[in-house]
Amino acid sequence: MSTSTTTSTTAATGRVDASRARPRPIILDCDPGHDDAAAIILALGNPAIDLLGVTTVGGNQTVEKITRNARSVLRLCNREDVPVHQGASRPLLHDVEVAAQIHGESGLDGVELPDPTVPVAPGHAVSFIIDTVMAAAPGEITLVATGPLTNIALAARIEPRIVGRIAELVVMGGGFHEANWTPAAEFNIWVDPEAARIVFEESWPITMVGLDLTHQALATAEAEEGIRRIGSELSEAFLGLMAFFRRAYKENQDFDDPPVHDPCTIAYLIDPAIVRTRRAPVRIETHGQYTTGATVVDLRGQAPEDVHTQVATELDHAGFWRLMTEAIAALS
Ligand code: PIR
Ligand code: CA
Repeated sequence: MSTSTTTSTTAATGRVDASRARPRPIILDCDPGHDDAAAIILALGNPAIDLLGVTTVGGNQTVEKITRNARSVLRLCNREDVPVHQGASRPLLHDVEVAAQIHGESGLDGVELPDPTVPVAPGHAVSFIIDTVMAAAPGEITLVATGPLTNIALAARIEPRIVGRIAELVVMGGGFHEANWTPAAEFNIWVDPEAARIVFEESWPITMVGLDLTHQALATAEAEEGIRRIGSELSEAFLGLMAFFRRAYKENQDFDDPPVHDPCTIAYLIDPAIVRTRRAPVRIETHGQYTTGATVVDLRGQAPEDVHTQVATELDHAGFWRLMTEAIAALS
């Protein structure tokens, strides 16, 4: 699962040589969102990733606000050439539930972001995902999802052939021991558990980057200091976003440093050594008495050979923040 057609391995050392690899083409399905914005920045600022497009989904805020935020972040990065396709405004069965207490009324409170200058791209997010995957060679495209899984579930139902055609699906969501929105559920899975169930029951290779991993991606004072030294408009905007996120996380969840969840998915694709994973079956709870939205991960013993899911377990914190800092510097 961690090998791909787009990374080259040097025969002599057997190690992945990122500098010689062709950049990995990805679509980022997201709901920016402070940490989603960080994921966009990391994807744009690292040469191992080729961000083909951003698709949006209602989650942290309404899809209209989220779509504007995605476009503003691209403007901030001087990359408005990347298309933004708007997606589902609400979950498959449930009402919209936003995370305003964490991300604010705008979805990206804490900084005045520049107005986007490029319109929303024509075509629904789900159509963009399907058309891009079907037009590319088998195994070419990687999907990354950092919001509720509504668009990905719809795409799999409308065009089932995408399931066998992607390289990998990397999901920020869930957790095997950790939860944040209810005692048992992580926000992205909780918002659309039926979509999550559809997605996890398809046979594509899935890497679940859950809270057990992302709660290690803390924006410590040391990590922020490295970014402050860049001294650019982008680094200041990033720190402004982190300052809001820090206050929200302290008030709501009593974290001293905020966990920057979503870019962990991109860090895993850039350098799998930064995100340790373990193969394990994952089931989604859609109707528990207290556990709706839980990701039930079977960590007993060795996973059977045919398991198509793996879960992220351990983060190289310094390595992760090195990538984040380098990306901000590269885009500054
Ligand atoms: C939602 C999020 C983050 C924190 C809380 N408390 C709620 C968003 C992030 O954007 C991330 O994708 C995921 N959902 C973490 O649960
Ligand atoms: Ca998100």
